[in-house]
Amino acid sequence: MTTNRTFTMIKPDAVANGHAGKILDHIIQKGFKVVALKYTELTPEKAGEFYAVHSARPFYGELVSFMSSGPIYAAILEKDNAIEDFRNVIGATNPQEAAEGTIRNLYAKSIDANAIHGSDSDENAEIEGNFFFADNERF
Ligand code: 3AN
Repeated sequence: MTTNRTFTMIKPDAVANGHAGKILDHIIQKGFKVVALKYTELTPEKAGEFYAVHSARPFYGELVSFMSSGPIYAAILEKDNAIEDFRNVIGATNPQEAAEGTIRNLYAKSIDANAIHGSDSDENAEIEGNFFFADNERF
């Protein structure tokens, strides 16, 4: 099944480095419609909840503290085949392995501070979008 919505966060490193505008433009130029957008900051509790699925991984503590270290942009994106196409636009988790021209290749420095998040499935896109946006905040 192809999906038409995904969820993204422009992470604290990219916002702090002043890359958020260029990243949003990159996303729009790749054909995604931004149907909900929010500038916000995660508390450590909220970041822990968002990444609960990774709670057994060795990098969980680092991930939670990084994701609550500064403001982010959260957004819901729309495009045919959104999940897969967006994963291709952002590139591999490790920026050193991210293909040329992908967002992580262009803007990320390390595997933990990797500029951007993209949902990995329909189900998670729905859960993650609901985590940040009420029904009346999305198009
Ligand atoms: P992706 O964001 O590409 O779906 P996941 O879901 O495997 O990657 O990991 C979630 C987040 O955890 C990543 N975006 C990254 O910030 C962080 N992460 C993943 N692997 C590592 C690692 N080996 N060391 C530190 N942080 C990691």
